Amino acid sequence: MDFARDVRSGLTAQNKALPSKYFYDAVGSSLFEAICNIPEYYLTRAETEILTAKSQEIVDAVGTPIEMIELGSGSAIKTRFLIDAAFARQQRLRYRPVDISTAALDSSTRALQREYPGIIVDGINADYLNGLARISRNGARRTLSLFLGSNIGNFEPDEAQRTLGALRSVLEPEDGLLLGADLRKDRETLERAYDDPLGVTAAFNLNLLARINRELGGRFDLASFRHEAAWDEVIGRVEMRLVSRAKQDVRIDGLGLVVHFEAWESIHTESSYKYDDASVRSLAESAGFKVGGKWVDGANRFADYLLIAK
Ligand code: AVI
Repeated sequence: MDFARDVRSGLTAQNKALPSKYFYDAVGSSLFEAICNIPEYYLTRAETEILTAKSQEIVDAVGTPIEMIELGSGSAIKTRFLIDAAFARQQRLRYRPVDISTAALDSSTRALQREYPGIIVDGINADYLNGLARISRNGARRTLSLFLGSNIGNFEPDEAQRTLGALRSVLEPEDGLLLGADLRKDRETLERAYDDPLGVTAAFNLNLLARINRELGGRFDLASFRHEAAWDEVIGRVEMRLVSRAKQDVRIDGLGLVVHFEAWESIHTESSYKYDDASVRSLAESAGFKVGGKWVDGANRFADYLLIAK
């Protein structure tokens, strides 16, 4: 299984790291939903503000009738603004969400089918690249693909380019990609967003160790690790880490592995890249898109870019 393989290689590496996609088991997906409602985590509210006001303009800019593909759909709450806008112009809509979380995909599919009689939901339970490999091109209708919520930010720049390139390869020229990108801003705002006073983001981060305990027979004592989030303004990303409070050895029975930690040694668990116009434009160009539109929230914290396939 990928999780076992990736945990072994990540925790035996010189600089310990775990892929952030493993945050999203059932517990982690629920914690992420909670994060989206925390006052300090402005991203979801900022993007909701944009989509509430601009979804019709966005859908009309692509041209209807459309089909929709979404990478990392989660609960698909924000997607509903775009779905509503599509249904204002057409009676049926095929929607193909790709999500790594079975629980989130199942519950959002059921809810959407209940709410929209004209919707056909073809959910794909996979990570992005495997999910995209299961999508065939659709020549008949325009496609509006969605990559919202700053999900792109969790990729290293080369992976971001590869993922958008894979998405581009299932699109036709003139199809659209609505890309939600968190914008670069002051350190205090960014670090509070990723280290909230309620400790929900800390729980979200620590759940990765709890998941290793649950699924791989790990013996991590969660209290002996501390959540940390730091903005690196040179690289332009917030880094999340789990820091060992003491020198310790942790057994992972299912892997037959003992992991040694020095005091204050850390595991890198997530990067969250922040964008600006220049970095979005160069990412878009390198993946075969051009920038066709941009919408920001009132406080200029978050942007949705409409990229058009070339
Ligand atoms: C899912 N992703 C866009 C979130 C982010 O902001 O990078 C994950 C997250 N990590 C901590 N809080 C939220």
